[in-house]
Amino acid sequence: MADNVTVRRLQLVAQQLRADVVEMIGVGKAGHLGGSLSLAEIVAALYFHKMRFDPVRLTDPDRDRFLLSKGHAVLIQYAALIEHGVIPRAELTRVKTLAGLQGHPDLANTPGMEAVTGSLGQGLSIGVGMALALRLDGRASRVYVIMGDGELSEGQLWEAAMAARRFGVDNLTGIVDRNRVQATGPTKEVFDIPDIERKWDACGWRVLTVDGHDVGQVLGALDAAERVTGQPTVIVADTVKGRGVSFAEGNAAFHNGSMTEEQYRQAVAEIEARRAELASA
Ligand SMILES: Cc1ncc(C[n+]2csc(CCOP(=O)(O)OP(=O)(O)O)c2C)c(N)n1
Repeated sequence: MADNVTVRRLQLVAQQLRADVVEMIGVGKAGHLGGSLSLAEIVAALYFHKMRFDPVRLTDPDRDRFLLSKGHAVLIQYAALIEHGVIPRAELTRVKTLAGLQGHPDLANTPGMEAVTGSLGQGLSIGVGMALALRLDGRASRVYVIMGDGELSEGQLWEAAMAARRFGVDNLTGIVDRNRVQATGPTKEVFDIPDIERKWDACGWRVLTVDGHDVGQVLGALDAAERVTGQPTVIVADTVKGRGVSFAEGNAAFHNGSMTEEQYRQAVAEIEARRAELASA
Protein backbone atom coordinates (compact mmCIF):
# COMPACT_ATOMS: atom_id res chain seq x y z
CA MET A 1 0.00 0.00 0.00
CA ALA A 2 1.35 3.40 -0.96
CA ASP A 3 1.57 5.88 1.90
CA ASN A 4 -0.30 9.19 1.77
CA VAL A 5 2.87 11.24 1.40
CA THR A 6 3.85 9.31 -1.73
CA VAL A 7 0.37 9.59 -3.19
CA ARG A 8 0.26 13.35 -2.59
CA ARG A 9 3.73 13.81 -4.05
CA LEU A 10 2.77 11.91 -7.20
CA GLN A 11 -0.51 13.80 -7.55
CA LEU A 12 1.52 17.00 -7.57
CA VAL A 13 3.99 15.56 -10.06
CA ALA A 14 1.07 14.64 -12.32
CA GLN A 15 -0.14 18.25 -12.24
CA GLN A 16 3.35 19.46 -13.13
CA LEU A 17 3.43 17.04 -16.06
CA ARG A 18 0.07 18.40 -17.23
CA ALA A 19 1.39 21.96 -16.98
CA ASP A 20 4.43 21.00 -19.07
CA VAL A 21 2.28 19.37 -21.75
CA VAL A 22 0.07 22.44 -22.03
CA GLU A 23 3.16 24.64 -22.31
CA MET A 24 4.57 22.40 -25.06
CA ILE A 25 1.45 22.76 -27.14
CA GLY A 26 1.00 26.45 -26.40
CA VAL A 27 -1.18 28.58 -28.65
CA GLY A 28 -2.10 27.70 -32.23
CA LYS A 29 0.03 24.57 -32.48
CA ALA A 30 -1.62 21.17 -32.83
CA GLY A 31 -0.60 18.65 -30.19
CA HIS A 32 -1.92 15.48 -28.61
CA LEU A 33 -3.37 17.04 -25.50
CA GLY A 34 -6.14 14.57 -24.68
CA GLY A 35 -4.24 11.28 -24.72
CA SER A 36 -1.28 12.85 -22.94
CA LEU A 37 -3.29 14.28 -20.06
CA SER A 38 -5.17 11.02 -19.50
CA LEU A 39 -1.82 9.41 -18.70
CA ALA A 40 -0.51 11.99 -16.20
CA GLU A 41 -1.01 9.96 -12.99
CA ILE A 42 0.17 6.72 -14.62
CA VAL A 43 3.34 8.31 -15.98
CA ALA A 44 3.98 10.07 -12.66
CA ALA A 45 3.59 6.77 -10.79
CA LEU A 46 5.96 4.96 -13.14
CA TYR A 47 8.68 7.56 -13.65
CA PHE A 48 8.67 9.05 -10.15
CA HIS A 49 8.07 6.01 -8.00
CA LYS A 50 7.81 2.61 -9.53
CA MET A 51 10.36 2.18 -12.30
CA ARG A 52 14.01 1.48 -11.88
CA PHE A 53 15.02 4.64 -13.69
CA ASP A 54 18.18 6.65 -13.10
CA PRO A 55 18.21 9.92 -15.07
CA VAL A 56 21.99 9.95 -15.19
CA ARG A 57 22.32 6.30 -16.25
CA LEU A 58 19.83 6.02 -19.07
CA THR A 59 21.48 2.96 -20.60
CA ASP A 60 21.81 1.03 -17.35
CA PRO A 61 21.05 -2.54 -18.50
CA ASP A 62 19.11 -3.13 -15.27
CA ARG A 63 16.67 -0.25 -15.88
CA ASP A 64 12.99 -0.90 -16.37
CA ARG A 65 11.76 -0.24 -19.90
CA PHE A 66 8.98 2.23 -20.66
CA LEU A 67 7.37 1.78 -24.07
CA LEU A 68 4.71 4.19 -25.20
CA SER A 69 2.92 2.09 -27.77
CA LYS A 70 0.41 4.95 -28.16
CA GLY A 71 3.37 7.03 -29.25
CA HIS A 72 1.32 10.10 -30.16
CA ALA A 73 1.08 10.82 -26.41
CA VAL A 74 4.84 11.30 -26.15
CA LEU A 75 4.39 14.83 -24.76
CA ILE A 76 3.62 13.35 -21.35
CA GLN A 77 6.80 11.27 -21.54
CA TYR A 78 8.79 14.36 -22.53
CA ALA A 79 7.31 16.09 -19.48
CA ALA A 80 8.56 13.29 -17.20
CA LEU A 81 12.01 13.43 -18.79
CA ILE A 82 12.10 17.22 -18.45
CA GLU A 83 11.18 17.00 -14.76
CA HIS A 84 13.95 14.43 -14.31
CA GLY A 85 16.43 16.77 -16.00
CA VAL A 86 17.06 14.37 -18.89
CA ILE A 87 15.64 16.79 -21.47
CA PRO A 88 16.45 20.51 -20.99
CA ARG A 89 13.43 22.61 -20.03
CA ALA A 90 14.19 24.96 -22.93
CA GLU A 91 13.03 22.19 -25.28
CA LEU A 92 9.46 22.70 -24.07
CA THR A 93 8.77 25.41 -26.60
CA ARG A 94 10.54 23.64 -29.48
CA VAL A 95 8.38 20.52 -29.43
CA LYS A 96 7.07 19.56 -32.87
CA THR A 97 9.47 21.81 -34.75
CA LEU A 98 12.00 20.39 -37.22
CA ALA A 99 14.96 20.99 -34.93
CA GLY A 100 13.10 20.16 -31.73
CA LEU A 101 11.48 17.17 -30.09
CA GLN A 102 9.31 15.19 -32.47
CA GLY A 103 5.62 14.42 -32.27
CA HIS A 104 6.29 10.71 -31.74
CA PRO A 105 9.09 8.90 -29.85
CA ASP A 106 12.36 9.26 -31.73
CA LEU A 107 15.09 6.87 -30.69
CA ALA A 108 17.92 8.58 -32.54
CA ASN A 109 17.57 12.12 -31.26
CA THR A 110 15.75 12.00 -27.93
CA PRO A 111 17.41 10.75 -24.76
CA GLY A 112 15.41 8.30 -22.66
CA MET A 113 13.45 6.67 -25.48
CA GLU A 114 13.43 2.88 -25.77
CA ALA A 115 11.85 2.47 -29.22
CA VAL A 116 10.33 4.31 -32.11
CA THR A 117 6.57 4.04 -31.77
CA GLY A 118 3.53 5.80 -33.12
CA SER A 119 2.38 3.40 -35.76
CA LEU A 120 -0.18 1.95 -33.38
CA GLY A 121 -0.20 -1.71 -32.43
CA GLN A 122 3.54 -2.35 -32.47
CA GLY A 123 4.69 -1.47 -28.97
CA LEU A 124 3.53 -4.67 -27.31
CA SER A 125 5.49 -6.80 -29.79
CA ILE A 126 8.60 -4.79 -28.99
CA GLY A 127 7.87 -5.12 -25.29
CA VAL A 128 7.49 -8.91 -25.43
CA GLY A 129 10.83 -9.17 -27.21
CA MET A 130 12.53 -6.94 -24.67
CA ALA A 131 11.02 -8.82 -21.75
CA LEU A 132 12.19 -12.15 -23.17
CA ALA A 133 15.69 -10.77 -23.74
CA LEU A 134 15.84 -9.45 -20.18
CA ARG A 135 14.78 -12.84 -18.88
CA LEU A 136 17.45 -14.58 -20.97
CA ASP A 137 20.02 -12.18 -19.55
CA GLY A 138 18.86 -13.00 -16.02
CA ARG A 139 17.91 -9.39 -15.25
CA ALA A 140 15.20 -8.35 -12.82
CA SER A 141 14.06 -5.44 -15.00
CA ARG A 142 10.42 -5.06 -15.99
CA VAL A 143 8.91 -3.80 -19.21
CA TYR A 144 5.94 -1.44 -19.17
CA VAL A 145 3.91 -1.00 -22.35
CA ILE A 146 1.28 1.74 -22.52
CA MET A 147 -1.52 1.23 -25.04
CA GLY A 148 -4.65 3.15 -25.94
CA ASP A 149 -8.12 1.62 -25.95
CA GLY A 150 -8.53 2.74 -29.58
CA GLU A 151 -5.21 1.11 -30.34
CA LEU A 152 -6.60 -2.25 -29.26
CA SER A 153 -8.18 -2.56 -32.72
CA GLU A 154 -4.72 -3.34 -34.12
CA GLY A 155 -4.34 -7.07 -34.88
CA GLN A 156 -0.61 -7.27 -34.27
CA LEU A 157 -1.18 -6.35 -30.67
CA TRP A 158 -3.22 -9.49 -30.04
CA GLU A 159 -0.55 -11.68 -31.63
CA ALA A 160 1.89 -10.16 -29.17
CA ALA A 161 -0.58 -10.70 -26.32
CA MET A 162 -0.88 -14.41 -27.12
CA ALA A 163 2.87 -14.79 -27.58
CA ALA A 164 3.49 -13.19 -24.18
CA ARG A 165 1.29 -15.83 -22.54
CA ARG A 166 2.77 -18.63 -24.63
CA PHE A 167 6.23 -17.76 -23.35
CA GLY A 168 5.10 -17.04 -19.78
CA VAL A 169 6.47 -13.51 -19.90
CA ASP A 170 5.80 -12.35 -16.35
CA ASN A 171 8.21 -9.39 -16.34
CA LEU A 172 5.86 -7.50 -18.63
CA THR A 173 3.09 -5.15 -17.51
CA GLY A 174 0.70 -3.78 -20.11
CA ILE A 175 -1.34 -0.70 -19.30
CA VAL A 176 -4.42 0.20 -21.33
CA ASP A 177 -5.34 3.87 -21.09
CA ARG A 178 -9.08 3.36 -21.40
CA ASN A 179 -10.17 6.93 -21.99
CA ARG A 180 -12.92 5.79 -24.37
CA VAL A 181 -12.24 8.46 -26.98
CA GLN A 182 -10.26 7.86 -30.15
CA ALA A 183 -8.84 10.28 -32.73
CA THR A 184 -12.16 11.16 -34.35
CA GLY A 185 -14.78 10.34 -31.73
CA PRO A 186 -15.86 7.90 -29.03
CA THR A 187 -14.05 4.56 -29.38
CA LYS A 188 -17.44 2.85 -29.14
CA GLU A 189 -18.55 4.57 -32.34
CA VAL A 190 -15.31 4.46 -34.32
CA PHE A 191 -14.42 0.84 -33.64
CA ASP A 192 -16.09 -0.67 -30.62
CA ILE A 193 -14.07 -3.14 -28.61
CA PRO A 194 -16.36 -4.63 -26.00
CA ASP A 195 -15.25 -6.74 -23.05
CA ILE A 196 -11.67 -5.53 -22.98
CA GLU A 197 -10.92 -7.31 -19.70
CA ARG A 198 -12.32 -10.61 -20.97
CA LYS A 199 -10.25 -10.38 -24.15
CA TRP A 200 -7.01 -10.07 -22.20
CA ASP A 201 -8.14 -12.80 -19.86
CA ALA A 202 -8.85 -15.08 -22.85
CA CYS A 203 -5.32 -14.41 -24.06
CA GLY A 204 -4.03 -15.71 -20.73
CA TRP A 205 -3.13 -12.46 -19.03
CA ARG A 206 -3.77 -11.49 -15.43
CA VAL A 207 -6.16 -8.55 -15.61
CA LEU A 208 -6.49 -5.70 -13.13
CA THR A 209 -8.87 -2.74 -13.51
CA VAL A 210 -8.20 0.59 -11.82
CA ASP A 211 -9.18 4.23 -11.84
CA GLY A 212 -6.20 5.57 -13.78
CA HIS A 213 -6.37 8.95 -12.03
CA ASP A 214 -6.28 7.41 -8.56
CA VAL A 215 -2.58 7.27 -7.76
CA GLY A 216 -3.11 4.82 -4.88
CA GLN A 217 -4.97 2.39 -7.11
CA VAL A 218 -2.38 2.71 -9.88
CA LEU A 219 0.49 2.01 -7.48
CA GLY A 220 -1.39 -0.91 -5.96
CA ALA A 221 -1.91 -2.49 -9.37
CA LEU A 222 1.71 -1.92 -10.42
CA ASP A 223 2.83 -3.69 -7.24
CA ALA A 224 0.35 -6.52 -7.75
CA ALA A 225 1.56 -7.02 -11.33
CA GLU A 226 5.08 -7.51 -10.05
CA ARG A 227 3.95 -10.39 -7.84
CA VAL A 228 2.31 -12.33 -10.69
CA THR A 229 4.36 -15.27 -11.91
CA GLY A 230 4.10 -17.34 -15.10
CA GLN A 231 1.89 -14.94 -17.05
CA PRO A 232 1.89 -11.27 -18.08
CA THR A 233 -0.36 -8.69 -16.43
CA VAL A 234 -2.44 -5.94 -17.95
CA ILE A 235 -3.78 -2.99 -16.00
CA VAL A 236 -6.90 -1.60 -17.60
CA ALA A 237 -6.94 2.00 -16.41
CA ASP A 238 -10.18 3.91 -16.64
CA THR A 239 -9.25 7.48 -17.46
CA VAL A 240 -10.67 10.68 -18.92
CA LYS A 241 -9.22 11.97 -22.15
CA GLY A 242 -7.94 15.50 -21.57
CA ARG A 243 -8.23 15.08 -17.79
CA GLY A 244 -7.56 18.30 -15.89
CA VAL A 245 -8.49 20.74 -18.67
CA SER A 246 -12.26 21.04 -18.68
CA PHE A 247 -12.81 21.98 -22.34
CA ALA A 248 -10.64 19.06 -23.49
CA GLU A 249 -12.17 16.40 -21.25
CA GLY A 250 -13.80 13.66 -23.31
CA ASN A 251 -13.53 15.91 -26.36
CA ALA A 252 -12.12 14.32 -29.53
CA ALA A 253 -11.41 17.81 -30.92
CA PHE A 254 -8.48 17.91 -28.50
CA HIS A 255 -7.12 14.52 -29.48
CA ASN A 256 -4.67 16.52 -31.58
CA GLY A 257 -6.15 19.99 -31.46
CA SER A 258 -4.70 23.44 -31.03
CA MET A 259 -5.64 25.93 -28.37
CA THR A 260 -6.63 29.55 -28.76
CA GLU A 261 -4.91 32.09 -26.52
CA GLU A 262 -7.97 32.06 -24.25
CA GLN A 263 -8.09 28.27 -24.06
CA TYR A 264 -4.40 28.14 -23.30
CA ARG A 265 -4.81 30.59 -20.41
CA GLN A 266 -7.78 28.63 -19.11
CA ALA A 267 -5.84 25.34 -19.26
CA VAL A 268 -2.91 26.84 -17.35
CA ALA A 269 -5.25 28.33 -14.75
CA GLU A 270 -7.22 25.11 -14.20
CA ILE A 271 -4.08 23.02 -13.76
CA GLU A 272 -2.61 25.59 -11.39
CA ALA A 273 -5.81 25.76 -9.35
CA ARG A 274 -5.84 22.00 -8.91
CA ARG A 275 -2.19 22.03 -7.96
CA ALA A 276 -2.81 24.68 -5.31
CA GLU A 277 -5.75 22.68 -4.00
CA LEU A 278 -3.59 19.55 -3.70
CA ALA A 279 -0.73 21.45 -2.11
CA SER A 280 -2.94 22.96 0.57
CA ALA A 281 -4.95 19.82 1.37
C1 LIG B 1 -1.37 2.08 -37.42
C2 LIG B 1 -1.95 3.44 -37.15
N1 LIG B 1 -3.16 3.76 -37.62
C3 LIG B 1 -3.68 4.98 -37.37
C4 LIG B 1 -2.97 5.91 -36.67
C5 LIG B 1 -3.54 7.31 -36.45
N2 LIG B 1 -3.93 7.52 -35.06
C6 LIG B 1 -3.16 8.23 -34.22
S1 LIG B 1 -3.80 8.33 -32.69
C7 LIG B 1 -5.16 7.44 -33.13
C8 LIG B 1 -6.25 7.13 -32.15
C9 LIG B 1 -5.73 6.30 -31.05
O1 LIG B 1 -6.71 6.16 -30.05
P1 LIG B 1 -6.28 5.62 -28.64
O2 LIG B 1 -5.41 4.44 -28.80
O3 LIG B 1 -7.53 5.43 -27.86
O4 LIG B 1 -5.39 6.80 -28.08
P2 LIG B 1 -5.77 7.94 -27.03
O5 LIG B 1 -7.23 8.21 -27.15
O6 LIG B 1 -5.46 7.42 -25.69
O7 LIG B 1 -4.94 9.12 -27.42
C10 LIG B 1 -5.08 7.06 -34.47
C11 LIG B 1 -6.11 6.26 -35.18
C12 LIG B 1 -1.69 5.53 -36.19
N3 LIG B 1 -0.94 6.37 -35.46
N4 LIG B 1 -1.20 4.29 -36.42
